Amino acid sequence: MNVLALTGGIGGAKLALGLSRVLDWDSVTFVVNTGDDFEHFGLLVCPDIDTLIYTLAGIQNPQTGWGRAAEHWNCMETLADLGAETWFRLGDSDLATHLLRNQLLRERISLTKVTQGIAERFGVRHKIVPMSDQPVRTIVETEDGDLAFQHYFVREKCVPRATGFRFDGAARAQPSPQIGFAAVDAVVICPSNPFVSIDPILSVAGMKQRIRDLGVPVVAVSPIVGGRAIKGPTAKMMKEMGMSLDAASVAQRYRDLITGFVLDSKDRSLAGAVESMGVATTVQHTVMVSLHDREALARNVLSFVSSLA
Ligand code: FO1
Repeated sequence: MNVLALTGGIGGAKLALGLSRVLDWDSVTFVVNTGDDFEHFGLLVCPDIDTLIYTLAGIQNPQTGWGRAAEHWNCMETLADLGAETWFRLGDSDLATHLLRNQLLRERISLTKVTQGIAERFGVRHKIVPMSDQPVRTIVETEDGDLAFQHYFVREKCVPRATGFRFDGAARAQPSPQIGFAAVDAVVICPSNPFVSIDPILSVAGMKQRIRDLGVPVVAVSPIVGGRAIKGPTAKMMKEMGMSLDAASVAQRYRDLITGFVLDSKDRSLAGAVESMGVATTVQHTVMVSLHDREALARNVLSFVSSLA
């Protein structure tokens, strides 16, 4: 089975790791959100791509989920001494990734090819593909004004009240040519933030329609369990956007795209509500703490997908 997995940052990377371990390297393509990307100290930083590369390479920072394990911070400390901005922390080893990426981009190599090359250098064989080679930037519209995603997320710690989200550049962007829609048997939407991880991917011109046109099972895994987000500001955003705080609201949001939805066992009682939207459900243990959890959920998602095919 050839799977296209849409993923954002840390939450999505957990299931992505599971999928990478239960599927052959050439049976899954990870389409990664680049709406979080931004220029910092003149370097393009691609947090979700790097989180996935480091996770699949087994070198991610286990405490933060982003950046690298056993990191050193000499450059950041020196920047602090020089009075420069330090709200966004780039570790020394992580910086090497950014330097290499930027050198390759300056040689006019596409982000898709650069990403593939960097993943290979880290020993990752799986296809990790940015959603687009054209820049798309997530802007969080807040009561305090518009904020670029990392300014909202890291600098302002998601405190400003969100009133909307937009994805600048999405209408002019095209899906990466490496996505390989022709060979796809199923689409899995990882348990990433629907507003700022999955929506930017789906906002790339033509992406949603191309997924719909595949006519294959499209299954989303709920990022909300028992009325709470596993990670990050998803729950806060749902409240601010006037949605009720449960997994069924996430299914409702994806309703025009998905054919199946994976609920956590805590949310068994929501299965009827989701099924009444015309979306098949399965109830699984979706909270991934161990590597075993990641692999088990990946296997269960894939058998659910097969049952829908
Ligand atoms: N997240 C933080 O909360 N603080 C940081 O200083 C930070 C630095 C950082 C550096 C490189 C990188 O790839 C990711 C980094 N992240 C940091 C994570 C990132 O902001 C978010 O997790 C994603 O954009 C959301 O998916």
